[in-house]
Amino acid sequence: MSRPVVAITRRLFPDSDQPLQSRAEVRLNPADTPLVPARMVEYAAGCQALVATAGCQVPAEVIEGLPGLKLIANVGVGYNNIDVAAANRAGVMVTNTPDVLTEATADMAWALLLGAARRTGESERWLRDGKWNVWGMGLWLGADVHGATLGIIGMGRIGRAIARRASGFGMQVLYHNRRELPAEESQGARWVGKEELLRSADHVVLVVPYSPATHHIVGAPELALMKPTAVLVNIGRGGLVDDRALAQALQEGRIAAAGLDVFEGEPKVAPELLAAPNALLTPHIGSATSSARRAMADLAIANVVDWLDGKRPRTLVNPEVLTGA
Ligand code: 8YV
Repeated sequence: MSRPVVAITRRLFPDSDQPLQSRAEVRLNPADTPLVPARMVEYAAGCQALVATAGCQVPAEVIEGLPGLKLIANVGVGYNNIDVAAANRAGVMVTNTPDVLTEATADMAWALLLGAARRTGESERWLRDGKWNVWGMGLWLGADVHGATLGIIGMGRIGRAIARRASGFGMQVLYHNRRELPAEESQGARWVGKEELLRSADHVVLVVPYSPATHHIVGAPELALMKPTAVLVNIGRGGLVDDRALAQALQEGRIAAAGLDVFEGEPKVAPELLAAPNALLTPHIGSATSSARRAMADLAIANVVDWLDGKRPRTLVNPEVLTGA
């Protein structure tokens, strides 16, 4: 009997495919660039499992173009790159990589918050440009993070890990989520409505998944509610923030600064944001520590192994495909 075919659609780690080798025929794309949908269908023709990553789109066109497909294993906790509704229609399982990147991503949210509040990017550029001639009392004044009120929109695993760190900074934490969490899960944070959070928080962190319902949850009207001294951090997904409205708010000093790891239409970044000195910008590196990325690749492959071994993949996001519900 022929072995199942697993297509790894872009480079992971050199030995990532090792657990698959005794179980499947592995098709390995050594390139680091994600395949566009038409190329992906050609590349993965005849495969039963597909390994994808963020930035690697798996739309209906790909799912429908691969009739034998049974499983899509995403390397990433977010999976808005995959058309899950199309996967459900085709009876294809989708898996993601939760937990293993929670702490690394929460650390990065703090790097962005502290960096944007204390103007590390701007002042470093100025220093490297040879402009530091004399120390001054008024040089590069920023906003306090310690003792401030932090607003977290999205209290999932990463939101809660961000909240935990806030207690070390003596901060009060407000959060907004679809549902209020039980006290033992909320890390001492208080649930408030989104508008109240935007008005009351000294700094705001966005960490919700992207979906049509969360598109531009922060745009011009929301930015207008924030304090002029506030920092906005987006560690969730591009598209949660209206990047052009944010650039305008930054330029007009309507909020103090932003720390952004994700962008609408990335890897392209709105020129208005690139031109905003008070935006600290990083290229979607929230989970980019050696150990987190290794664990993400391993977990994605472990899901494929589970399926090859006839088990339920351990981090399945659409269990409804198993029951046909
Ligand atoms: C990853 C992420 O870097 O997990 C996610 O959803 O956004 C990041 O941690 C990315 O997904 C890599 O595929």
